[in-house]
Amino acid sequence: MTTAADLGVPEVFNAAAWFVDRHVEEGRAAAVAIECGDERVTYGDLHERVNRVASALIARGIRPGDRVVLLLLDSPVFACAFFGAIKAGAVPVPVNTLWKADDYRYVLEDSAARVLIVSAELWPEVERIPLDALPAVQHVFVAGRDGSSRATGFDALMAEGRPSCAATAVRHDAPAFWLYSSGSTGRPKGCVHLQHDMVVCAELYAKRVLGITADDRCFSVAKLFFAYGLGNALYFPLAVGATSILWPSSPSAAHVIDVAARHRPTLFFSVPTGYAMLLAHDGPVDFSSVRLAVSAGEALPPAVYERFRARFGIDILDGIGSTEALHIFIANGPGAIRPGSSGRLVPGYEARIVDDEDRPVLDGEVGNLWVAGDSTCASYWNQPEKTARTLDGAWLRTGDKYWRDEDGYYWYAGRTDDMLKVGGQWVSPVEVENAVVEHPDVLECAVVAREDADGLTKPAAHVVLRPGTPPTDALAADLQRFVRERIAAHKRPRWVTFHETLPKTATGKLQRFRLRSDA
Ligand code: 3UK
Repeated sequence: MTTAADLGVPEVFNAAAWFVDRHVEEGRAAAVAIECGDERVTYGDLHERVNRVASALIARGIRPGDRVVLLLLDSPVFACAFFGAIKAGAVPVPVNTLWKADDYRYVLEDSAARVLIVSAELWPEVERIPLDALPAVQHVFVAGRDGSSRATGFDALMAEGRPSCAATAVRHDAPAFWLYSSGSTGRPKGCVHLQHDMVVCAELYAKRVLGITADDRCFSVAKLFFAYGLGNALYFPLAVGATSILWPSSPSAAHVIDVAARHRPTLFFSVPTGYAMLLAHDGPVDFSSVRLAVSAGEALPPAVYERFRARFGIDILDGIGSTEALHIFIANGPGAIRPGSSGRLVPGYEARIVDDEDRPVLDGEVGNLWVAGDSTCASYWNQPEKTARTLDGAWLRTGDKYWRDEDGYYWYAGRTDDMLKVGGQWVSPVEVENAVVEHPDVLECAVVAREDADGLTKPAAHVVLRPGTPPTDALAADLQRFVRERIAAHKRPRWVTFHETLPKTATGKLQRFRLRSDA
């Protein structure tokens, strides 16, 4: 495992100094850090704004370790608030902008945040939070409009600050930011990430796998509140002095196509559903500027990879990451792609696949994936039992089933709780889904366990058809025949149901559990 120290991170290390100040010190103040619509933010501008936020927070009495909840759309304000808080030694906590007031109340309470910074567009949901019942929240700022009796304008906060500000001296293994990770059950858990974690991901994955340089232009369909988007569109480009393309609106295919045509990204990041939506979109798409595309969040079906490659001539590099690990730790690399696999270990990380007694399994056998790396979170805030169940020294139990082939490629086989046992044998829903999605009439598919008349578990397929394809019994039968021709007979779906959409989390992850008959 490569440690932050191996990468040259010193004992005393504030991440904001490395990701922001360093560029100004090294003469890159005039380079563009962020493009957002018609706005251009240079590294010099970013440095000054981060200083203003940091000094204003310190002047208002914010102390090292205090939490600052960010409820922000993707925009330069996000970058300034995130690194401004870190520079002051405080701990930004970006939260999902699609959540509801009750979720925000939970996070504000759980984190005991002293500061809340909100985009004007998201203010109506904040109005529903009983802030009076949250005495820890002492400072509320609203970005994108003037202040009011309930909130100070973010511009006013920056005006309170000073254009220069020294980074608060903190240790490299001090908390830097938290990200809430939602499980299939229970409230989300705050993953406590350290000052050096972003450096580790930028060095090991963005630089060494993607080969990111200052000439790159990063565009992420996944938003910044998601650990995946935070790397893609914030600390990856800022690690090397590259440009981030941010845009605040929703990730519809039409928006993505428009932003790509206008801003000409070289590195494009999305989730499998995003790629499927682009392929289903009629009309011209200009991706000629893109040198590499990345997919994560869930397994990329080989059929989507092949169609995208055939249509745009661009390789999609699938890789697995998690909020706990911060970013991608197993990945396909340029020129080393096995469609359908998550790729090989990112050098610097270690992995183990073990059985339920924690004994290593042989190559080719499915087991539980553990990963070790110096970017993994230190703990779940205030959750000692969940921390102990998930983190074991340097090791993180991912909750994923994987197998490894003899060439070291890792193949996703579902979540711990998604795997099906059929006739005593494991069936990976992903393998069945990939087979169904190869059918030309299919856009997306989710396979879940259903009990047959004998009470035995069998796979059921929930299918979204391509626009304009009528859902008929004949097509359902054809899909079953199609799958049977491709994979072992016991894996074939015994039922095929058609849907307009599939249930997904706010970050685009398929929620198979919601399709189960017992759900
Ligand atoms: C699943 C994948 C198969 C897997 C993430 C890149 O997704 C991210 O973080 P989350 O905490 O979810 C983690 C879980 O999602 N998963 C992610 N990628 C893949 N399954 N193939 C993949 N390529 O179950 C994992 O445990 O939301 C992704 C970077 C940072 C991230 N946080």
